[in-house]
Amino acid sequence: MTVLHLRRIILFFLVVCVSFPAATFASYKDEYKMSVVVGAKLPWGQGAQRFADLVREGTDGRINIKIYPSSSLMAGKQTNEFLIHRQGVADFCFASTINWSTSIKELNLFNLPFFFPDYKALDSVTQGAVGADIGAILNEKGVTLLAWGENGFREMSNSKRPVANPEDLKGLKIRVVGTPIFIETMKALGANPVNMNWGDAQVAFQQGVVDGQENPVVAIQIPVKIWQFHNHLTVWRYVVDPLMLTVNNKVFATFTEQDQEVIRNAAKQAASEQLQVVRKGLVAPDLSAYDVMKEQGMKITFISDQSRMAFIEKTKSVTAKWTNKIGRDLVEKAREAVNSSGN
Ligand code: X2X
Repeated sequence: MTVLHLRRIILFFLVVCVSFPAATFASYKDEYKMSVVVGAKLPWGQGAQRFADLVREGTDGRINIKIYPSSSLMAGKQTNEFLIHRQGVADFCFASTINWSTSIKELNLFNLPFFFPDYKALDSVTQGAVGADIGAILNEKGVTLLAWGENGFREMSNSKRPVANPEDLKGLKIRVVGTPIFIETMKALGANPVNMNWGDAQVAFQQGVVDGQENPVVAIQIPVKIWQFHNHLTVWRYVVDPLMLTVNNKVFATFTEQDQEVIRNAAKQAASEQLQVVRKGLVAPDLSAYDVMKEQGMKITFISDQSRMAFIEKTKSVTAKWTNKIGRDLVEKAREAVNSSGN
């Protein structure tokens, strides 16, 4: 190689570096903000902290993520989370599909009443082609999906009576998140839905402002000791609530490739650990989560297959309307995945 060649090569690299400055540590912020809707003591909040710890370790402290729990980055209004994430107020999120479904219509797939019968069905969707489609939709909107965690199947608790059939729900005041499909589903079932942020909900339970609520058992109901307020639980798996661990695209692009890899791996590990925690004790033969509730005096109703059919029948119009809004193709693709998952 001649000196001239060498000069040219050096010049070429100089030009490339100046025109396309690679991410360098120097541009890193001192702190990255991560939004979580619930408190730090719940498995969801702990999963976010685990992710932050793994990233800090894996990057030798170069990337320092601070958790902002209890919807604190959006002043309590949990359905605004996607908007503040896209704007870059939150660099990272560990977020429920429910809270983002007002901004991203496709995420209502997980809110379709009685669509997912079990974990196999859910996994076939999140881990398969539909999960990848959702990743692409988020990416177009400015956010990278790093991993799926879980809040869980949402079961209903109330202070009035056992609910085994749609008729039993009649007139019960049920707190739901402020997303239209939840209000419509509860109305279709004859209940009286009240929308409320999670931050206000627990006081409302305590004061008896509402008769009931719906949330996952291990992820939410046991940690908040729901039996203090409600003595009836209905296990009906009416909707599921996956969690998405995400990063704002513009922020992600500022990290070196090596650090991006650390972040991806940390997300997968933290989300998968969190998912395993919240699934424990909910499926026979291990029903220990329900035993915890029974020991606290709760009466548990597992709905029968026949009753599930009755609930599906009652919510048919909601499913039809929202299938159109979500997009028929995506819903059909998900239904195929559910059907071929062994159900
Ligand atoms: O508000 C709820 O019910 C919660 C905590 O489960 C969600 O953020 C969806």
